[in-house]
Amino acid sequence: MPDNPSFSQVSDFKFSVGPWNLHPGADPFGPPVRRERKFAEKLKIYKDLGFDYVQFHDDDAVPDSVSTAERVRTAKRVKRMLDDHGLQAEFVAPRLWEHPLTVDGPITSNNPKARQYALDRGKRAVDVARLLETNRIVLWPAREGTYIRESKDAVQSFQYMLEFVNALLDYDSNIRILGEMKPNEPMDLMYMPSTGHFLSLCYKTKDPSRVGVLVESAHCILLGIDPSDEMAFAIWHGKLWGVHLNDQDGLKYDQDKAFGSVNLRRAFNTVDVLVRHGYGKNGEVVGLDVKAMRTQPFEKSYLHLKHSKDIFLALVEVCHRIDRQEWQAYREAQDYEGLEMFIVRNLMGL
Ligand code: GLO
Ligand code: MG
Repeated sequence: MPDNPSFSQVSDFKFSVGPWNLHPGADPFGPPVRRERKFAEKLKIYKDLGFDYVQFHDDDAVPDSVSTAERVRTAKRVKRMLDDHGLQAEFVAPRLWEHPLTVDGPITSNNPKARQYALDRGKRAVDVARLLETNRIVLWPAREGTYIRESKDAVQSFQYMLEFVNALLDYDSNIRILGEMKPNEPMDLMYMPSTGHFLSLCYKTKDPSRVGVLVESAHCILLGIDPSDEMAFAIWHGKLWGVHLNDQDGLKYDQDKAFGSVNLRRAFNTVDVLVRHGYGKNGEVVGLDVKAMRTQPFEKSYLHLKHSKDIFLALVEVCHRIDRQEWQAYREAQDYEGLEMFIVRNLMGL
Protein backbone atom coordinates (compact mmCIF):
# COMPACT_ATOMS: atom_id res chain seq x y z
CA MET A 1 0.00 0.00 0.00
CA PRO A 2 1.44 3.41 -0.87
CA ASP A 3 1.70 5.93 1.96
CA ASN A 4 -0.93 8.62 2.26
CA PRO A 5 -0.32 11.65 0.05
CA SER A 6 1.58 14.37 1.86
CA PHE A 7 -0.39 17.45 2.69
CA SER A 8 1.09 20.75 1.58
CA GLN A 9 2.87 22.67 4.32
CA VAL A 10 0.56 25.66 4.25
CA SER A 11 1.43 26.60 7.80
CA ASP A 12 4.36 27.79 9.86
CA PHE A 13 3.47 25.46 12.72
CA LYS A 14 6.37 23.65 14.40
CA PHE A 15 5.77 20.11 15.66
CA SER A 16 7.15 18.01 18.50
CA VAL A 17 6.89 14.51 19.97
CA GLY A 18 8.53 12.65 22.83
CA PRO A 19 10.66 9.48 22.84
CA TRP A 20 7.75 7.70 24.59
CA ASN A 21 5.62 8.22 21.46
CA LEU A 22 7.73 5.61 19.65
CA HIS A 23 7.34 2.68 22.00
CA PRO A 24 7.45 -1.12 22.04
CA GLY A 25 3.74 -1.52 22.88
CA ALA A 26 3.64 -2.79 26.47
CA ASP A 27 0.36 -2.11 28.27
CA PRO A 28 -0.86 -2.89 31.83
CA PHE A 29 -1.90 -6.37 30.64
CA GLY A 30 0.95 -7.43 28.44
CA PRO A 31 4.64 -7.09 27.67
CA PRO A 32 6.32 -5.24 24.79
CA VAL A 33 5.45 -6.58 21.35
CA ARG A 34 8.05 -4.69 19.32
CA ARG A 35 11.72 -3.86 19.54
CA GLU A 36 12.60 -0.62 21.37
CA ARG A 37 14.21 1.85 18.96
CA LYS A 38 17.51 3.45 19.90
CA PHE A 39 17.30 7.15 20.69
CA ALA A 40 19.26 8.08 17.54
CA GLU A 41 16.82 6.03 15.41
CA LYS A 42 13.95 7.97 16.95
CA LEU A 43 15.61 11.31 16.20
CA LYS A 44 16.06 10.31 12.57
CA ILE A 45 12.39 9.37 12.28
CA TYR A 46 11.34 12.72 13.84
CA LYS A 47 13.50 14.65 11.43
CA ASP A 48 12.42 12.64 8.39
CA LEU A 49 8.77 13.26 9.31
CA GLY A 50 9.35 17.02 9.55
CA PHE A 51 9.33 17.50 13.33
CA ASP A 52 11.44 20.32 14.75
CA TYR A 53 11.29 19.74 18.49
CA VAL A 54 11.62 16.84 20.93
CA GLN A 55 9.81 16.61 24.28
CA PHE A 56 11.70 15.01 27.16
CA HIS A 57 11.17 13.52 30.56
CA ASP A 58 14.27 14.28 32.62
CA ASP A 59 15.31 10.62 32.48
CA ASP A 60 14.73 10.34 28.73
CA ALA A 61 17.82 12.53 28.52
CA VAL A 62 19.67 11.49 31.69
CA PRO A 63 18.62 8.05 33.00
CA ASP A 64 18.48 7.58 36.78
CA SER A 65 21.34 5.08 36.54
CA VAL A 66 23.75 7.85 35.45
CA SER A 67 25.97 9.00 38.33
CA THR A 68 25.80 12.62 39.49
CA ALA A 69 29.30 13.17 38.10
CA GLU A 70 28.25 11.93 34.67
CA ARG A 71 24.93 13.81 34.42
CA VAL A 72 26.23 16.94 32.73
CA ARG A 73 28.27 14.97 30.22
CA THR A 74 25.26 12.77 29.38
CA ALA A 75 22.91 15.72 28.89
CA LYS A 76 25.47 17.46 26.70
CA ARG A 77 25.77 14.32 24.58
CA VAL A 78 21.98 14.35 24.08
CA LYS A 79 22.11 18.03 23.15
CA ARG A 80 24.78 17.27 20.54
CA MET A 81 22.63 14.49 19.10
CA LEU A 82 19.74 16.94 18.81
CA ASP A 83 22.03 19.44 17.08
CA ASP A 84 23.32 16.78 14.69
CA HIS A 85 19.74 16.00 13.67
CA GLY A 86 18.71 19.67 13.39
CA LEU A 87 16.27 19.27 16.30
CA GLN A 88 15.66 21.26 19.49
CA ALA A 89 14.33 20.34 22.92
CA GLU A 90 10.81 21.69 23.49
CA PHE A 91 10.52 20.94 27.21
CA VAL A 92 11.69 18.75 30.05
CA ALA A 93 9.16 17.13 32.42
CA PRO A 94 10.28 15.74 35.80
CA ARG A 95 9.20 12.11 35.99
CA LEU A 96 7.34 12.18 39.28
CA TRP A 97 5.51 8.88 39.02
CA GLU A 98 7.87 5.85 38.80
CA HIS A 99 10.24 5.89 41.78
CA PRO A 100 9.01 4.12 44.97
CA LEU A 101 8.95 7.50 46.73
CA THR A 102 6.36 8.76 44.23
CA VAL A 103 3.73 6.10 45.02
CA ASP A 104 1.54 8.42 47.10
CA GLY A 105 2.07 11.43 44.81
CA PRO A 106 5.40 12.91 45.82
CA ILE A 107 4.35 16.57 45.88
CA THR A 108 1.27 15.98 48.04
CA SER A 109 2.54 12.90 49.88
CA ASN A 110 2.06 12.58 53.61
CA ASN A 111 5.70 11.49 53.75
CA PRO A 112 8.13 14.46 54.02
CA LYS A 113 10.89 12.36 52.40
CA ALA A 114 8.69 11.90 49.33
CA ARG A 115 7.99 15.64 49.17
CA GLN A 116 11.74 16.27 49.32
CA TYR A 117 12.23 13.72 46.52
CA ALA A 118 9.75 15.65 44.35
CA LEU A 119 11.67 18.84 44.90
CA ASP A 120 15.06 17.28 44.18
CA ARG A 121 13.66 15.61 41.08
CA GLY A 122 12.08 18.86 39.90
CA LYS A 123 15.39 20.69 40.29
CA ARG A 124 17.20 17.92 38.48
CA ALA A 125 14.76 18.36 35.57
CA VAL A 126 15.54 22.09 35.52
CA ASP A 127 19.27 21.29 35.35
CA VAL A 128 18.64 18.96 32.42
CA ALA A 129 16.49 21.60 30.69
CA ARG A 130 19.30 24.15 30.99
CA LEU A 131 21.75 21.74 29.38
CA LEU A 132 19.28 20.95 26.58
CA GLU A 133 18.77 24.70 26.13
CA THR A 134 15.07 24.94 26.78
CA ASN A 135 13.45 26.96 29.55
CA ARG A 136 10.15 25.06 29.48
CA ILE A 137 9.35 22.68 32.31
CA VAL A 138 6.16 20.64 31.95
CA LEU A 139 4.53 19.52 35.17
CA TRP A 140 2.23 16.53 34.69
CA PRO A 141 1.37 15.83 38.34
CA ALA A 142 0.57 12.19 37.62
CA ARG A 143 -0.05 11.00 41.18
CA GLU A 144 -1.10 14.22 42.93
CA GLY A 145 -4.51 12.94 43.90
CA THR A 146 -5.92 10.03 45.81
CA TYR A 147 -7.54 6.62 45.58
CA ILE A 148 -9.56 7.39 48.70
CA ARG A 149 -10.43 10.96 49.60
CA GLU A 150 -9.73 10.54 53.29
CA SER A 151 -6.05 9.78 52.75
CA LYS A 152 -4.92 13.41 52.35
CA ASP A 153 -6.01 16.89 53.29
CA ALA A 154 -7.06 18.57 50.03
CA VAL A 155 -6.40 22.16 51.16
CA GLN A 156 -2.95 21.17 52.41
CA SER A 157 -2.32 19.37 49.10
CA PHE A 158 -3.07 22.50 47.04
CA GLN A 159 -0.64 24.39 49.25
CA TYR A 160 2.07 21.74 48.68
CA MET A 161 1.55 22.08 44.93
CA LEU A 162 1.91 25.86 45.14
CA GLU A 163 5.07 25.55 47.23
CA PHE A 164 6.51 23.08 44.73
CA VAL A 165 5.95 25.45 41.80
CA ASN A 166 7.35 28.39 43.78
CA ALA A 167 10.45 26.41 44.72
CA LEU A 168 11.19 25.65 41.05
CA LEU A 169 10.56 29.29 40.05
CA ASP A 170 13.08 30.28 42.75
CA TYR A 171 15.59 27.69 41.66
CA ASP A 172 15.94 29.18 38.17
CA SER A 173 14.76 32.67 37.28
CA ASN A 174 14.61 31.81 33.59
CA ILE A 175 12.32 28.78 33.55
CA ARG A 176 8.64 28.70 32.69
CA ILE A 177 6.38 26.05 34.17
CA LEU A 178 3.57 24.58 32.07
CA GLY A 179 0.99 22.54 34.01
CA GLU A 180 -0.44 19.60 32.07
CA MET A 181 -3.61 18.65 33.90
CA LYS A 182 -5.50 15.36 33.71
CA PRO A 183 -8.55 14.30 35.70
CA ASN A 184 -7.66 10.66 36.45
CA GLU A 185 -5.32 7.76 35.64
CA PRO A 186 -3.14 6.64 37.24
CA MET A 187 -5.01 8.06 40.26
CA ASP A 188 -8.75 7.78 40.78
CA LEU A 189 -9.21 11.51 41.32
CA MET A 190 -6.71 14.30 40.79
CA TYR A 191 -6.54 17.43 42.89
CA MET A 192 -6.18 19.70 39.86
CA PRO A 193 -8.12 17.97 37.09
CA SER A 194 -8.42 20.88 34.64
CA THR A 195 -6.56 23.76 33.05
CA GLY A 196 -8.67 26.18 35.08
CA HIS A 197 -7.46 24.64 38.33
CA PHE A 198 -3.83 25.09 37.41
CA LEU A 199 -4.40 28.61 36.11
CA SER A 200 -5.87 29.61 39.44
CA LEU A 201 -2.76 28.22 41.12
CA CYS A 202 -0.63 30.10 38.61
CA TYR A 203 -1.97 33.48 39.78
CA LYS A 204 -1.04 32.63 43.37
CA THR A 205 2.59 31.85 42.54
CA LYS A 206 5.41 34.31 43.12
CA ASP A 207 5.73 34.95 39.38
CA PRO A 208 2.51 34.29 37.44
CA SER A 209 4.19 35.57 34.27
CA ARG A 210 6.30 32.40 34.24
CA VAL A 211 3.51 29.88 34.83
CA GLY A 212 1.10 28.65 32.16
CA VAL A 213 -0.43 25.49 30.77
CA LEU A 214 -0.07 22.71 28.24
CA VAL A 215 -3.50 21.39 27.24
CA GLU A 216 -3.87 17.77 26.08
CA SER A 217 -6.90 16.78 23.97
CA ALA A 218 -7.38 13.34 25.56
CA HIS A 219 -7.22 14.78 29.07
CA CYS A 220 -10.04 17.22 28.21
CA ILE A 221 -12.15 14.45 26.73
CA LEU A 222 -11.62 12.35 29.88
CA LEU A 223 -12.92 15.35 31.80
CA GLY A 224 -16.01 15.51 29.58
CA ILE A 225 -15.10 18.90 28.14
CA ASP A 226 -14.19 20.05 24.66
CA PRO A 227 -10.44 20.45 23.97
CA SER A 228 -10.93 23.55 21.80
CA ASP A 229 -12.83 25.33 24.59
CA GLU A 230 -10.14 24.40 27.12
CA MET A 231 -7.46 25.73 24.76
CA ALA A 232 -9.52 28.87 24.10
CA PHE A 233 -9.77 29.47 27.85
CA ALA A 234 -5.98 29.27 28.19
CA ILE A 235 -5.54 31.50 25.12
CA TRP A 236 -7.85 34.07 26.70
CA HIS A 237 -5.46 34.11 29.67
CA GLY A 238 -2.43 34.41 27.35
CA LYS A 239 -1.24 31.13 28.83
CA LEU A 240 -1.54 28.44 26.18
CA TRP A 241 2.16 27.67 25.94
CA GLY A 242 1.91 24.04 24.87
CA VAL A 243 -0.54 21.47 23.50
CA HIS A 244 -0.62 17.69 23.39
CA LEU A 245 -2.84 16.76 20.49
CA ASN A 246 -4.27 13.26 20.27
CA ASP A 247 -7.70 11.62 20.33
CA GLN A 248 -9.77 9.54 22.70
CA ASP A 249 -12.77 7.25 22.21
CA GLY A 250 -15.00 8.22 25.12
CA LEU A 251 -14.54 7.96 28.84
CA LYS A 252 -12.14 5.10 29.38
CA TYR A 253 -8.38 4.70 29.91
CA ASP A 254 -6.16 7.38 28.39
CA GLN A 255 -5.81 6.21 24.79
CA ASP A 256 -3.56 8.75 23.06
CA LYS A 257 -4.98 7.82 19.66
CA ALA A 258 -3.79 9.57 16.49
CA PHE A 259 -5.03 13.17 16.33
CA GLY A 260 -8.40 13.45 14.60
CA SER A 261 -8.78 9.69 14.24
CA VAL A 262 -11.87 9.41 16.48
CA ASN A 263 -13.69 12.70 16.02
CA LEU A 264 -12.58 14.76 13.05
CA ARG A 265 -14.95 17.62 13.80
CA ARG A 266 -13.59 17.97 17.33
CA ALA A 267 -10.08 17.98 15.84
CA PHE A 268 -11.12 20.65 13.33
CA ASN A 269 -12.40 22.88 16.13
CA THR A 270 -9.09 22.39 17.96
CA VAL A 271 -7.02 23.34 14.92
CA ASP A 272 -9.33 26.26 14.18
CA VAL A 273 -8.88 27.82 17.61
CA LEU A 274 -5.09 27.51 17.27
CA VAL A 275 -5.06 28.95 13.73
CA ARG A 276 -7.38 31.87 14.51
CA HIS A 277 -5.50 32.92 17.62
CA GLY A 278 -1.99 32.75 16.20
CA TYR A 279 -0.79 29.80 18.26
CA GLY A 280 2.91 29.36 17.45
CA LYS A 281 3.63 33.03 16.80
CA ASN A 282 5.46 33.32 20.12
CA GLY A 283 7.38 30.10 19.70
CA GLU A 284 4.66 27.71 20.91
CA VAL A 285 4.97 24.23 19.46
CA VAL A 286 2.28 21.78 18.29
CA GLY A 287 3.06 18.77 20.45
CA LEU A 288 1.66 15.36 19.66
CA ASP A 289 1.19 12.85 22.47
CA VAL A 290 0.08 9.83 20.48
CA LYS A 291 0.68 6.09 20.77
CA ALA A 292 1.00 3.40 18.10
CA MET A 293 -1.59 0.64 18.26
CA ARG A 294 -0.25 -2.43 20.05
CA THR A 295 -1.45 -4.55 17.11
CA GLN A 296 0.95 -2.92 14.66
CA PRO A 297 4.31 -4.37 13.62
CA PHE A 298 7.60 -2.61 14.21
CA GLU A 299 7.86 -1.30 10.61
CA LYS A 300 4.54 0.56 10.89
CA SER A 301 4.85 1.69 14.48
CA TYR A 302 5.84 5.29 13.63
CA LEU A 303 2.98 6.07 11.21
CA HIS A 304 0.71 7.39 13.98
CA LEU A 305 3.11 10.37 14.21
CA LYS A 306 2.99 11.05 10.47
CA HIS A 307 -0.77 10.59 10.32
CA SER A 308 -1.44 12.90 13.26
CA LYS A 309 0.69 15.61 11.69
CA ASP A 310 -0.88 15.07 8.24
CA ILE A 311 -4.39 15.30 9.70
CA PHE A 312 -3.45 18.48 11.57
CA LEU A 313 -2.08 20.06 8.36
CA ALA A 314 -5.10 18.95 6.33
CA LEU A 315 -7.33 20.63 8.90
CA VAL A 316 -5.21 23.79 8.71
CA GLU A 317 -6.03 23.79 5.00
CA VAL A 318 -9.73 23.48 5.80
CA CYS A 319 -9.38 26.44 8.18
CA HIS A 320 -7.79 28.54 5.46
CA ARG A 321 -10.25 27.48 2.77
CA ILE A 322 -13.49 27.69 4.72
CA ASP A 323 -15.70 30.68 3.86
CA ARG A 324 -15.53 32.77 7.04
CA GLN A 325 -18.17 35.22 5.79
CA GLU A 326 -20.65 32.45 5.22
CA TRP A 327 -19.81 31.04 8.67
CA GLN A 328 -20.40 34.44 10.26
CA ALA A 329 -23.70 34.86 8.38
CA TYR A 330 -24.98 31.58 9.89
CA ARG A 331 -24.01 32.86 13.34
CA GLU A 332 -25.73 36.20 12.87
CA ALA A 333 -28.89 34.53 11.59
CA GLN A 334 -28.61 32.02 14.45
CA ASP A 335 -29.14 29.38 11.77
CA TYR A 336 -27.34 26.60 13.59
CA GLU A 337 -28.86 23.79 11.53
CA GLY A 338 -27.44 25.49 8.44
CA LEU A 339 -24.12 26.06 10.22
CA GLU A 340 -23.86 22.41 11.20
CA MET A 341 -24.30 21.24 7.61
CA PHE A 342 -21.89 23.94 6.41
CA ILE A 343 -19.16 22.64 8.77
CA VAL A 344 -19.79 18.98 7.91
CA ARG A 345 -19.75 19.80 4.17
CA ASN A 346 -16.42 21.54 4.56
CA LEU A 347 -14.97 18.61 6.49
CA MET A 348 -16.17 16.22 3.79
CA GLY A 349 -14.71 18.43 1.07
CA LEU A 350 -18.16 18.87 -0.52
C1 GLO B 1 -0.05 11.21 30.40
C2 GLO B 1 0.58 12.44 29.94
C3 GLO B 1 2.06 12.25 29.70
C4 GLO B 1 2.76 13.58 29.64
C5 GLO B 1 4.25 13.45 29.60
C6 GLO B 1 4.93 14.79 29.61
O1 GLO B 1 -1.23 11.05 30.45
O2 GLO B 1 -0.06 12.90 28.80
O3 GLO B 1 2.29 11.51 28.55
O4 GLO B 1 2.34 14.29 28.53
O5 GLO B 1 4.66 12.69 30.69
O6 GLO B 1 4.57 15.50 30.73
MG1 MG C 1 0.49 14.48 27.52
